[in-house]
Amino acid sequence: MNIPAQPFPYAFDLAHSALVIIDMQRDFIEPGGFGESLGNNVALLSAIVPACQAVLQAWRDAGGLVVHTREAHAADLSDCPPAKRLRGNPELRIGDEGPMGRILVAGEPGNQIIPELAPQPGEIVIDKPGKGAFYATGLHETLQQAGISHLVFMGVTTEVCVQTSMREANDRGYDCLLLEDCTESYFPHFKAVTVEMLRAQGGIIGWTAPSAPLLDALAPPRR
Ligand code: C5J
Repeated sequence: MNIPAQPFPYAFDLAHSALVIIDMQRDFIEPGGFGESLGNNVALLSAIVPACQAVLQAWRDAGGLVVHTREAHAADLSDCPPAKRLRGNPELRIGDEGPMGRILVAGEPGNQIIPELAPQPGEIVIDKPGKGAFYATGLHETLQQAGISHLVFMGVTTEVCVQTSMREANDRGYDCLLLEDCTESYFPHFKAVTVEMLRAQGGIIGWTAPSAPLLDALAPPRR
């Protein structure tokens, strides 16, 4: 398959590609969660859910591999370095009781992926203690075993966990595509410059494209 993208068309083969959905978790996306408690407008993030659902459905229908990630720490916070937990002076720290359970702790209600994009049996779910999906997760080994060379990214937030994961993937040799209408930030200008920088300099980190041409490419042929 070959789809229009920037800075030039993105070629991929579904059998060697995975859809990676970064941190579409209730605490970041839903009203009444951690993100909103920090004063963020979560409507910006929830607006991408329908586009993400359309891509996920099309990818599943085409038989592609799906990876979901969650930013999640162990209940005893043994995988949360003090540098992450103690930075700055936030109202709520990782592990504190938030509006939907303990902040960024695995198994808590707010830490779950939103129901609209809930993982299905057989899909890979990665709990990651860092911003990047490859740090301390074994994701690279899992993808290598599955013969994956190309990754299509969606999720939040563009400039933090999505960008970090895409950079980690690029350094490990994956050809990465970011779907522009399937990622978002609480700060729209951060999204804009992140998309621009990832594809700059001849695709220094990878490609970007809207989801429409991917949906076209994944659609079953008309009879
Ligand atoms: C993510 C964050 N998922 N912004 N986390 O981007 O801290």
